[in-house]
Amino acid sequence: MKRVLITGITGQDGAYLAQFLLKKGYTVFGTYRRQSSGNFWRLHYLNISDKIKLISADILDSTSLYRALEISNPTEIYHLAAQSFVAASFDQPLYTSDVTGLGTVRILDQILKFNKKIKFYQASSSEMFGSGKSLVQNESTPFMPSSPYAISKLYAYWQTKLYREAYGIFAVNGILFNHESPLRGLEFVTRKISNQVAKISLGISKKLELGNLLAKRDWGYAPEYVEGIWKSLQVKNSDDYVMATNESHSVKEFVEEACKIANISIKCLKTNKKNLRPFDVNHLQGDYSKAKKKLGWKPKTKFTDLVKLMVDEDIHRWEQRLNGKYLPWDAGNF
Ligand code: NDP
Ligand code: GDR
Repeated sequence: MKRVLITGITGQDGAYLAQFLLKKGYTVFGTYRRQSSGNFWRLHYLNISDKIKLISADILDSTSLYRALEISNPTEIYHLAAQSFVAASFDQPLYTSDVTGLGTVRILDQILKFNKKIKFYQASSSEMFGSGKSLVQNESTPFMPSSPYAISKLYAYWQTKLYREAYGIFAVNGILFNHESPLRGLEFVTRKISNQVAKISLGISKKLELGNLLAKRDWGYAPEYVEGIWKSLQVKNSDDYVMATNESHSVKEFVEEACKIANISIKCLKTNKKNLRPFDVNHLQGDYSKAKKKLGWKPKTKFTDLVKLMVDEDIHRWEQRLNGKYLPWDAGNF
């Protein structure tokens, strides 16, 4: 049976990827970092927490990473752990560089020492295109990172390529555009909207406060992206792939669609300067033709369906909560 190691298994993608790989028959090991309160709600939500072998490891601690390799002895590593919130990277630039940038080298270096045959996946980001001029971005588009997060991801991207070319490691960069789901963290804009709109529709809250409404993003559905992530390690040669929907919508459009679905007035929408970033990326739209051609991957869920499934799920959760039910979930404990 194939053994796999996922870093960041407690995050959105880690949880969906673990579920996907378990269905494929893999033995799944996942790293989590020790916190004062555990963060396993996504694994509980997907009902897979007892099927995964958890290993305590921190991306800042190389020794713990080597130990994770010894325990899991994997054929594939999916490196998803990161300080992944762009806004926080402006407040914590050094920490973000350390975890999101240097962290990738820490793992690649342990792979060199432990077993060069392990296949490695790096979760690179469309944020690396940042404020570049191209309206649609693909694997050849020049990078113009516009945040400490994006610069850290770009550093990790180049290191991944270097380990591939210099040491012959099967190392893949997935250039992932935004992908969302009901398991998305509450601070990201789509989930912030779906959660707040759900609360407003049930009379628990009155307003939705956001920052830049004009920013446009290419939003896909996360479970489809983890399949693409897996596919990119199943081909003969390692390469880099954009995964996206090739459609772009503004934050305002997301709010309008969410309000329509929840049947509430758009007047709940307010802006607050505290949600603005020192520098923002205005427009991202990804051309995924290479992934389609080489991996047979393409996105299925359309923008309006994505908004609907997120809003519907958050309404459902709040309704259950109002009925006194316990459920694995990140919002109920506020
Ligand atoms: P999340 O923020 O949901 O998950 C991040 C994971 O990294 C969590 O498991 C978190 O643990 C873990 N982590 C953070 N810091 C450390 C650390 N120091 N040591 C060990 N683990 C740590 O991100 P997503 O699942 O959305 O994204 C997965 C990856 O893909 C990330 O690298 C992200 O940057 C990248 N990406 C995501 C995109 C998206 O749209 N979702 C698009 C492009 C790239 P904990 O639960 O303890 O916080
Ligand atoms: P992003 O996601 O920065 O694209 O990074 P996020 O949802 O945080 O922001 C998207 C856009 O929405 C604007 N925005 C707001 N954002 C947040 N979080 N909160 C608000 O109140 C708000 N109001 C407007 C932002 O300014 C931005 O323009 C995500 C992460 O998953 C990264 O890890 C990943 O690499 C990229 O997607 C691709």
